[in-house]
Amino acid sequence: MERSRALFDEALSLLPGGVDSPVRAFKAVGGDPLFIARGEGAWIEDVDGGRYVDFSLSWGPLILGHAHLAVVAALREAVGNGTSFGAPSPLEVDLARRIRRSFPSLELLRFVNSGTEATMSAVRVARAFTGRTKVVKFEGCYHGHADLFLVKAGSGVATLGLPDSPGVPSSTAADTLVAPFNDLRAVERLFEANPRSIAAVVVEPVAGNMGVVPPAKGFLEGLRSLTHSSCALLLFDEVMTGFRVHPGGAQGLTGVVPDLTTLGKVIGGGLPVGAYGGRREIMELVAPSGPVYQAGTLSGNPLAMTAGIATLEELGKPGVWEGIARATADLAERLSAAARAARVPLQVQRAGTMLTAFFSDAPVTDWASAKRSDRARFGGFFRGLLGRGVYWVPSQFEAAFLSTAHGPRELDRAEAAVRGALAAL
Ligand code: KE4
Repeated sequence: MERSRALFDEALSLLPGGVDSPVRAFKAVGGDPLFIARGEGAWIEDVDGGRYVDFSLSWGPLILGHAHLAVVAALREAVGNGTSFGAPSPLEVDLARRIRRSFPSLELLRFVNSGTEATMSAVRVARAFTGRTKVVKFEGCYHGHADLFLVKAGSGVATLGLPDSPGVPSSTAADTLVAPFNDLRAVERLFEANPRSIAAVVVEPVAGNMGVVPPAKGFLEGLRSLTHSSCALLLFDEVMTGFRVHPGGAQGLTGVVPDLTTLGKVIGGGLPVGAYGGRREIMELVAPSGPVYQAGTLSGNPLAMTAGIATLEELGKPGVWEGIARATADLAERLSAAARAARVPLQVQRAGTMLTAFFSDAPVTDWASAKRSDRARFGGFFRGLLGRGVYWVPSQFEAAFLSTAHGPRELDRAEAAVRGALAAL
């Protein structure tokens, strides 16, 4: 690990915490982060030559695994045509058409460069459309780092123990109302207490940023009817769940159709991308067709579009997505069996091609129950896996992901590592 260590020392002198995103620093699991040199299929290799089966997959985007031949070939051809035009290109039309085929509720959509940009822009247009300012979000859900969302967010902020990040004006936080995930009554109370002032309810329809927590029966349906009756908008943040919990996202899985949706990760195949979209009458407010301003130098850039097109092309082939879901179910079962054998309380919660192993003796249904997980044990589990050639996600409050490249060899390696890591706890 000496090269990683040396690089981390230098990175600490250049980057806050030595990383470009907090959760990568391994603070939630202990030890120093590995510096990754390359990835291929389900495997990554660190700068010291260590090889690992990767279940982070860059936090979800790499649903075809690392350096998929079709994605690399498409990028090789595209990059020769130029990296950015700052002008319309046929590629963004192609990708938008493909996305709308999988997400018909996105009658109009706009590409941006990250999930954060997508969610902050979607809230802006929701506020413009309704003429209201308040937004409801859920404890443990994360929607990127825009000020309005850093109020009891999940994911990195929760792991860092900063429920309200410094630097977020209290006036901004005041417009964000927070309810427990899966608690419809709490949302009803928020609407009762804030009549005609809530613009939107923003939700991860299957939570992933406190770990994988599916919606309780009737929860999303309840949010749908509550927002309808209150003339507020329902915004599904599907940056993670899009193409992960179902080929049509959580809205495809549940049949609950939001007014607005945000996407990211998979649709860029590992390149920087986000998108927001929804009902035509709402999205027509976005400049230049309407007055709601939002812009981006590299929005819809040819390389991200190319990687996204190649990814969705492969993913859309018959049986491909289902194969990843089957492998994920297989891994979930092997995790549960290993925990039973080791007499370690483990809640394995899965949705499609993503899953979380909670070190808890009870199912996790919201942030309060997620927080009761044994984080120290999770840290030992993560380090035990790493030492056995498996790179899990370095936080209890994250989802792990599989790809088309996770085959029997990778699952066997993972199972052996899990059994060894659990036994060593
Ligand atoms: P980005 O700005 O990181 O592209 O997307 C923000 C975002 C928005 N919505 C959801 C549901 C998300 O999961 C995310 C980002 N997810 C985290 C990990 N769960 C990204 C990893 C990181 O922060 O380094």
